[in-house]
Amino acid sequence: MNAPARFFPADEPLRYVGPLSRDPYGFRWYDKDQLVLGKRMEDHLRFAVAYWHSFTWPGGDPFGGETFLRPWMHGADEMALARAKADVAFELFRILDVPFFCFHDRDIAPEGANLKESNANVRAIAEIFARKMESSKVRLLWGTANLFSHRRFMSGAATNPDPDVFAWSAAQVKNVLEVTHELGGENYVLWGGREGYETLLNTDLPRELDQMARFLNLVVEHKHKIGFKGTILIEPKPQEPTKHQYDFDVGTVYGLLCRAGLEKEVKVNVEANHATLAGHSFEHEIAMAAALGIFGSIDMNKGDAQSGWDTDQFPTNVEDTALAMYEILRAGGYTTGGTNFDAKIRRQSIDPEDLVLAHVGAMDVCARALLIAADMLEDGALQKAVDERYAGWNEPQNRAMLREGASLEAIAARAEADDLDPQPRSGRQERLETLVSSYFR
Ligand code: XLS
Ligand code: CA
Ligand code: CA
Repeated sequence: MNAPARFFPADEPLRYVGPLSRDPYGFRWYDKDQLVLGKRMEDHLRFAVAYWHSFTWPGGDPFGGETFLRPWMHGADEMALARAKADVAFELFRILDVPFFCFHDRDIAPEGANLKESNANVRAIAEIFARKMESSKVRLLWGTANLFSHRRFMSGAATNPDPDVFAWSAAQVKNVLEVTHELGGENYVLWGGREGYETLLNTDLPRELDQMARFLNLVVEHKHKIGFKGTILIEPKPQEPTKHQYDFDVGTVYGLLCRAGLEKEVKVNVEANHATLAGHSFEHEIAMAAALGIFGSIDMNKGDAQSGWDTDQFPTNVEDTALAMYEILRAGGYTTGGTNFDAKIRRQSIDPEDLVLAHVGAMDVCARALLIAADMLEDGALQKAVDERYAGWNEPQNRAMLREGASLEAIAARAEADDLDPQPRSGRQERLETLVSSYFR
């Protein structure tokens, strides 16, 4: 196919225009060089565009097919289409001036006649990426293998009853992990995909858990073998596509990691809507990951308040995002992680500019939320209220209860001897919620 000279209406990288501007082709809050808590906004947020939703998804839903009719999705020579798609992707990265992108192997290159050819196709496009990354300075936040779309994965990848699928998956992950390493990727993501089950009637659950633990170890061993210094991340999700996914939420993933002996090796990529689907808030999942020492990165896309499935929408709610950003700042910010927009425009948003403006809006929501979160942190009033609530734990006799050597008998004896009579104190939730809203801009 002949790629259009330019797919998007904008050409120059978009710039900060300030909150009062109505120019849709500019950032109202994202000012990448602005210092926030002593660090550039771009380095705080580390935005990434997701290849799959933006360039590979054709706009279908369960009731209807393609709506976008992208030129790079139609033609006989699949590798030529993949190269044209890469041109358009890097055009968007340049317009948005984002520092990162993310991809699955299947997003960037078509399946070949066999496994070997499929892996070679991925390598061929990765070589094109390497050249484009060199000239554009866009970096890879993470790579991942698609181990869920093809029918061979219908019963899972690492947890498949068929060992040949386990082996196939290992070969695919090896290839993408190596490609990610060669492209200087900062992380490698494993999303469970179909690592779960539909019914126990056909499932050997303990065996599948063992397979999964071994697979994770194989990946980590290979990471060290090739000298990949990035972080391996698991992305929790409670259900969809399978009814029961083994990586349900952050807490469940931590349990799996402990069982596999990998809790110091692997971290999590927390997605906003996966948190919602698991019955949690996004900030809960981030805070839980930070508390367990496994916070890595985020997928910044929300669900729909009424639909209970994974709608993968761009973020629009500043207040919710501010609470998430606050937890990220409290956790010390990202190390290798970043803010990936694993988000789809709606299937009626068929104009090229919709893809640009969706990202602009989302980047602004995150930037504004970051500023609010930084104010919350800097002011310290919220932290002070929490510290006051736990102040009793600073007393020596109370600290002693948590130390090794304390016993239930000794604690019980002191509680009786001191005639303890604990008096409940208000949790002051509404007062703190009002305090939070005082930071909104
Ligand atoms: C699907 C997941 C997926 C991962 C990467 O729900 O969000 O897109 O982020 O495989
Ligand atoms: Ca995701
Ligand atoms: Ca998702």
